[in-house]
Amino acid sequence: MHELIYFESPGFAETSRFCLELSGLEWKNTVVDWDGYMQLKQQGELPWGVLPIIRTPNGVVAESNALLRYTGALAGLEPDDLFTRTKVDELVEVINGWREAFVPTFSIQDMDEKIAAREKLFSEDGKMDLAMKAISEVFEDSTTGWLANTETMTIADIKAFMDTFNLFSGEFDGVTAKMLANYPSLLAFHEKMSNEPKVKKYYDNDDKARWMYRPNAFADIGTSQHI
Ligand SMILES: N[C@@H](CCC(=O)N[C@@H](CS)C(=O)NCC(=O)O)C(=O)O
Repeated sequence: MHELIYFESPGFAETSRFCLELSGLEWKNTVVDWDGYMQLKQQGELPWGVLPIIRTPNGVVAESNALLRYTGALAGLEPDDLFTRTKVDELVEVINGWREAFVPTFSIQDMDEKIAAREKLFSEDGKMDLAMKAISEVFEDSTTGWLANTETMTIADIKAFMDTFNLFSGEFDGVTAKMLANYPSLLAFHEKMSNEPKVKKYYDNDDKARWMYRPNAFADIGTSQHI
């Protein structure tokens, strides 16, 4: 039995939750609040002091990208061919890189300053703008429609979809769904992923915190220019 432990939000665990579900294995989704997190930390149950973790039959594993590779393998979403798998990993790491630009804004206390910092990241040629354009280009260049040019969906597609559109969920002050109008190819990728049968089925529920993963989630944003 596998047990994934994380906060309620999609955050760092959404990709692994999805892969565990897809794996068909029996697994438990344990949701904790801050106190629950602190308790686990104090008990020394977190290898690196942070969540998510997965308790596996062989022991605890941590770090969201490692969890994605592990659960992705369980779900059959890791290519067998070493080169292809490495190209998939390459994308997973590049997509993960957005955090390096975005995460520092979390610690800005003043709300106006925080919003301004995020708007700057998404303004033309800002780091997040370039990241969104980079993912768009990868999608445009793919001949199969999957980011790593594979015949079927891989963990790179799942990572790109779940991490990217989480940004536009409204949970992050200063980042609005409207900003997505600057990235038509990213919206085309959203349409492909949200309509992928397994993804569509997974989000076919009333969970309000996960609206951004459903088909047509961003249908009403209109067209916009850079702020
Ligand atoms: N590199 C870790 C980062 C995980 C991380 O930052 N987790 C946050 C929750 S989103 C956390 O546990 N924060 C608690 C804290 O900062 O004390 C990963 O990819 O799993």
